[in-house]
This record gives sequence, C-alpha cells and structure tokens, in this order.
Amino acid sequence: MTEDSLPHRLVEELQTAEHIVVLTGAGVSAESGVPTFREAQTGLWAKYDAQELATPAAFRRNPKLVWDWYQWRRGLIWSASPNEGHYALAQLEQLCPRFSLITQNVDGLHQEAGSVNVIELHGNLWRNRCFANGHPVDPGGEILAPDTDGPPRCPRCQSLLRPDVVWFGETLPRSSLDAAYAAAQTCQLFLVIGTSAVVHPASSIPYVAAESGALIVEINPERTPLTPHADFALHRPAGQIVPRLVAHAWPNAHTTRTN
Ligand code: BJW
Repeated sequence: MTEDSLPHRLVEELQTAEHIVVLTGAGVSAESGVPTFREAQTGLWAKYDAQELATPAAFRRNPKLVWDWYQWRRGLIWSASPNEGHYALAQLEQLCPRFSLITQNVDGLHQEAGSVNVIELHGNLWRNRCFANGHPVDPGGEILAPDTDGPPRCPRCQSLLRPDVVWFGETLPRSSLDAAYAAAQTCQLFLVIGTSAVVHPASSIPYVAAESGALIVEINPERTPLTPHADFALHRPAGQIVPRLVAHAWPNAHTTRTN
C-alpha cells in the first residue's frame, strides 16, 4: 500500500458506519516517545522483563523495585505529549455518529488529545490505590517525587500504595470490560491500533466484533496473531496512517487540534 492508496472500501466504511470502535495498545503512544510494553526497556531497566514487574507477586516480593519502575514510567509519560495518531482519533470521535475508544494504555494520552468516550481496560497510571484493600488514594502533587523508601502508605489502612493499573492475574474492571464487549457487539467498523494482541481478555474483543459482523482493521507496523483475521491490515505507524484515514474520509473536516 502506498501513502495515497488507502483501500476505497475502508474509506467508505469510515464515512458510513453508524458506530466505530477503536481498540488501542502501547504502539499508539510509541510515537510520543513512550516505550511499548514488549520492547526492550532502556537504561536502568534494561535487565528487567516488564511482564515480570507487572504482577502482584512481583510487588509482594519487592515493592520498591516495582514502585520505582512505575515512578520511572510516570516521569517518562509526564514529559510526553499526544501525537498525530492520538489527535486523529479524537477528531474521529467528533466526526462519526457513535464512537467508542477502548484502550489498554494507562498513560492518559488519549484524554489529553481530546478523546472523551474512553474505556480504560487496564486502569490509569495517574491514580494510586492501596495494595491490601484497594482504597483509592489521591496522589496529589507528589506523584512524581522520588521515593527513596519505596511506595508510600495508605492514610486509611497503612498498607503500601500501588498504581491503579491491572496486573497479570488480576481481573479487569467489570464495568469497563462490559462496556467494551457491548461496543464491540454493536459496531460496524472495529479498528485495532498498536497492540500486539496477545494479552487476554483485551485480545478477544476484536473477535467479538468480527462475530457480530464488524469489519476488522488492524494498524500496526508488525504482524500480530490478529493479522490473518483482519479484513484490512495496514502495516504503518499509527501516527502516519490514522490522520490520513480521517483526512481521506472527511476531506473538508477541520483539525480539532489546538496546540
Ligand atoms: C505500533 C507502533 C506505531 C509500535 N504504530 N503500532 C495463557 C493463555 C491465555 C491467557 C493467559 C495465559 N496465562 C495468563 C493469562 C492471562 C493474562 C494474559 O493474557 N497473559 C498473556 C501474556 C498470555 N491476562 C491477565 O492476567 C489479565 N487478567 C485476566 O485474564 O484475568 C482473569 C485471569 C486471572 C488469573 C489467571 C488467568 C486469568 C490481566 C492483563 C493485564 C495486563 N496488564 C498490563 C500492565 C498494565 C499496567 C502497566 O502498564 O504497567 O497491560 S501488561 C501490558 O500488556 C499492558 C498492556 O496494556 C498490555 C498489552 O500490551 P500492548 O498494548 O499490546 O503493547 P505491546 O508492547 O505488547 O505491543 C505494542 C504493539 O505496538 C506492537 O505490536 C508493535 O508492533 C506496535 N507498534 N509502534 C502502531 N508507531
């Protein structure tokens, strides 16, 4: 596919779909400088496997290590900004009659770009809750402060604080998962953008959409287990292809980007 040869049927579907659903993963934030989950960590973290840090067992074993990793990621994301892909998705929400954005990302960059109807499957890095009882704790201004002693404690029960994200072996927020499946069952077009499509249950959602008759479109520079099941697979970075799709489908739309 060349830059100018977007599939005609896809552009038409974008223009006519009553309900479009998008599922995003870490690849959408890659062009903002946020490392994806399965690429090599950098610097201090190069020797750690992210999959082994994002578990309750890792936190029990070494809370300071896991907390420090999240503080490092918070610092990275704090200095990152949404990219063209995030902004194009926010614009898409304004242009189509019904739109749902399901994200596995915890960085909040979709909301920062202006997306409103965002279903967060794996929580949000900018909140904390306590490990023992799940008490939500307002992180306040000190969220980025270095913690030499490891995680702070819950003011209510004194147990250690953790980020309010979903780790391996934990269940996803019921209401988010229900909303995601419901959206998948009623859409005509389902875009899967920047995810390796290997983490359950998020990876099952495109199949629910396909069974309900939606057209499945994958946007990812690499192949994934979903690729053979997609109606269209566009092997390009999201920040290049999503803005082009929106511009082709709505040539007269003005960009909503304000920065
Ligand atoms: C670009 C790009 C550009 C680059 N443009 N694209 C065996 C079989 C089946 C299931 C299981 C199993 N063993 C265990 C499980 C269950 C487990 C699971 O699925 N594990 C798999 C690894 C096999 N799932 C769970 O535990 C979930 N809970 C659950 O199932 O509960 C029930 C249950 C309980 C107990 C036992 C069994 C079941 C919870 C999953 C929670 C995932 N949490 C994390 C961490 C969140 C917090 C944090 O950020 O730290 O979520 S893990 C991590 O993976 C993170 C991500 O949201 C998630 C998905 O990753 P994502 O977004 O796809 O990123 P990458 O890095 O994998 O891929 C990036 C992609 O972008 C790549 O494809 C690039 O090519 C692409 N890309 N640049 C577009 N510019």
